[in-house]
Amino acid sequence: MAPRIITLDPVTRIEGHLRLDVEVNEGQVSRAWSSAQMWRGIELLLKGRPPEDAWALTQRLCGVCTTVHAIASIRSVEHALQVEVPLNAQFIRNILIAQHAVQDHLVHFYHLTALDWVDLVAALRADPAKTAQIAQSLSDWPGNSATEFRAVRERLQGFVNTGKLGIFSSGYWGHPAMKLPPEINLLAVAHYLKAFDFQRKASQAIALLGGKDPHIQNLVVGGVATAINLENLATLNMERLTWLRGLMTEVLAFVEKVYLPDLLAIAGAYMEWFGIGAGVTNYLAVPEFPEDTKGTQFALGGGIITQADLQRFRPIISHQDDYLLQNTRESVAHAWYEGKEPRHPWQGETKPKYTDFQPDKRYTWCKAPRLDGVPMQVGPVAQILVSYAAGNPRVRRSVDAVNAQLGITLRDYHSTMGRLLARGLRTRIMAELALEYLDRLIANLAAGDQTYANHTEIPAGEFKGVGFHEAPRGSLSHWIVFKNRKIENYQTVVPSTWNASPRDEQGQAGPYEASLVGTPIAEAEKPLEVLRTIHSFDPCIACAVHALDPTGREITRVQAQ
Ligand code: NFE
Ligand code: MG
Repeated sequence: MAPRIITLDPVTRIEGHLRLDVEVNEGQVSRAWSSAQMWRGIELLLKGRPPEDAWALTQRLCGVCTTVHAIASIRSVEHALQVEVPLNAQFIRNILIAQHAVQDHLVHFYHLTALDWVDLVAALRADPAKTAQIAQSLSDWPGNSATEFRAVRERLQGFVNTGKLGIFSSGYWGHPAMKLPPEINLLAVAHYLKAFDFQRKASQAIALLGGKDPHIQNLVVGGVATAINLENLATLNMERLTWLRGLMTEVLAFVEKVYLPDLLAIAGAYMEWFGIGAGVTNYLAVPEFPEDTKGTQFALGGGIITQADLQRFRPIISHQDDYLLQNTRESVAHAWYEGKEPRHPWQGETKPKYTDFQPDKRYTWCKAPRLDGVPMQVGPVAQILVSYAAGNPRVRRSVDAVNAQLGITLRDYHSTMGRLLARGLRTRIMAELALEYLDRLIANLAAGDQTYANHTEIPAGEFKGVGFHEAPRGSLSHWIVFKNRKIENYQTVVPSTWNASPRDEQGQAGPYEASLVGTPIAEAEKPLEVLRTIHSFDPCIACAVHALDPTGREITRVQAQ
């Protein structure tokens, strides 16, 4: 059969507007194109504004990764001005970062990707008592009773009986690539519903500390504006911190007793997906969770892995890593912008120039970031692998245990299922770290340190800085140039920009594009397998492009649920 092109537009269960074109040849993908279909231009909106306001504005890049642009932005100004951040502020920021990551990953696993693996309709055939038995063998979570599973099955049956599946109506139910036993399907559907409550608890935790969620309100250049006084009723006090701890403890229990067992059950049923979807095996992660005022000590290290080779691992130990600062470029050769040569973000330009979808020319709003000329995959796999390579004991313990349980090795992480697994392991680490930073914050306050910010006036003169942050989808950087208290240039190089990137001037495909090549397609009309791999990256196109299709056109050839 001649190759045919399948267009998925829009890809759903992601953030933003993504179009994928895949060429299918002999039952598998032979080429792919990733096209971001929206543009918002927030980088341009920042020009001429005060640098100390950028964190609040850039946070509107996205409503999913809500805190991350605030953090990266404030760090870019702090880097430019060489401002230290007091310990209390580092701990408060770290709790926010970690708890946000947990909320984001819970939503991704259950609400954005689980239904690529879990057949909602097949769950109706499950025996609730047997489901409870399986669930109780996996963990002692108190919510796993036969009564609970029966109630969920009845609810689902009622839904199906009406013939109106609502948001679930165009799912690929009964697809030949769905392989879970009915009981595991029911288990996952029940937890899909429960996960809404727990992502809410994580959001509440963020709001308690950050003032609001989405979009925290408590940053200032040089620290935080969160007032904590353990004995004052009007501020964050011991009672509130106890509430915060309670929420974060409940969320950790859900991650350990529900999310991880579910993930392992799904991974165990789809082992072949550890051999599919590798794509770009160059990885980049930046250090995260600064634990001193200068930002030189981090809980999790960064690094670069080239072509899946952990022996050639190159650590990144600070946010001032010279190699990273010197060698980051963005190519627009295949993107809807003016310009040809790749540019360093401090000299970066954002000059929109829409053509049409032209696969050999320009076909996306997403730029193509490259490190030293090569595409990099960013995200949980990158962070887990570099931390493993660097010998981080927490990460090693976690990875070794799960590898033994599933009978896999580190090489299996270069895959679609590897991305889901790494994200799950990362979630537990984040949930634990959030609680640890709360302890350290309270200890530091109890020891008498009441400093929350090094108050910083923006001086006249010209400055440039970069703020790095290891966000839920991977390495994020904000690059700022300001002069006489006004922003001259602002470029954000975002995790989904790295991963959703188009081909560059040398024709090298980006991670989404590369990962799809070789993906088996059982039914061309229902490309479920493409969704599995793309969802494994957790795309966020609003972030990636920070930039509407000017024609407002929608070409829906395949409606992918
Ligand atoms: Ni809008 Fe984001 C994250 C950032 S994009 S979700 O995580 O930065 O990849
Ligand atoms: Mg950008």
